[in-house]
Amino acid sequence: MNKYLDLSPEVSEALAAGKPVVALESTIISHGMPYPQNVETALMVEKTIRDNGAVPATIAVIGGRLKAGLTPAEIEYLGKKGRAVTKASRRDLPVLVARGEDGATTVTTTMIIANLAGIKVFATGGIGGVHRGAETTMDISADLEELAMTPVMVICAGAKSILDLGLTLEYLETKGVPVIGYGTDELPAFYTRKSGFKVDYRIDTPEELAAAFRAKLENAAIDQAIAECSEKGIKGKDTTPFLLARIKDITGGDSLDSNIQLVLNNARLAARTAALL
Ligand code: PSU
Ligand code: MN
Repeated sequence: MNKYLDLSPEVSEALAAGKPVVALESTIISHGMPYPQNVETALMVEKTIRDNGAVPATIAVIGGRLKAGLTPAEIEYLGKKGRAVTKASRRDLPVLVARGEDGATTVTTTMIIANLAGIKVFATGGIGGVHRGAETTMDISADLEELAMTPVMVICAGAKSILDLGLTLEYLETKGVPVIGYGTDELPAFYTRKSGFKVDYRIDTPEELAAAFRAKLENAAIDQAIAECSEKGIKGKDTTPFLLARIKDITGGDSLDSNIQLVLNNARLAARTAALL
């Protein structure tokens, strides 16, 4: 566990017991809405997560600690302090931690801390993207790089049309981030369902969303295992057993479950085919 990370007792117990946990960001509290609606909304979002069977983990940097799971008093503190809290993106974390300061986490840093904690799903309002005029300003949110890099699913209402939504989608395509519309073919533009841009895939059930994300995690596990294999100089007949064992560890045993099921499936098909011959 990262030495700068603090899980709340509730989040820690939930993760240890394999219960569902949903990460929530704090920039939406400090910078996204005025006080007191920001605090009221943050608490309502936590309640909504609970009412739907998961444990909320609101994420922030407080006193230089990376926190997953805030108390209502900590949420109130961030909400009252508002824009006086540092809006913390990836570049800000080292200095905030070293100085023991506070930071409100954006999508980027919420993903980073969620991933350190072992939280896979994150809900927010909207993500950052490519700003209009970025071809001269180069103002592109670090959120897009993080989405490419860190295996956390971000559930959002698209991005606000203050951004260049077309360029944002192009950037995500280049970086290999699948943009999925839940119950829609169109990219939502935060305040409105319509943007005029198509998503990559439409998905209509949480089950299908979970299956797609599981496949993504397994692919990420394969990439990591292959990298470790070449670092360690493992070759020839040792390669496959090493990769299978590492993938099993990285996926927390999920790959072994898939492996067993696919062998059983193949056995069923083989037996039926043999019977017909
Ligand atoms: N979009 C919104 N409201 C917000 C944000 C985005 O509609 O509050 C916040 C999120 O925290 C997001 C961040 O991660 O702004 C992006 O900021 P930047 O473009 O500076 O990376
Ligand atoms: Mn920017």
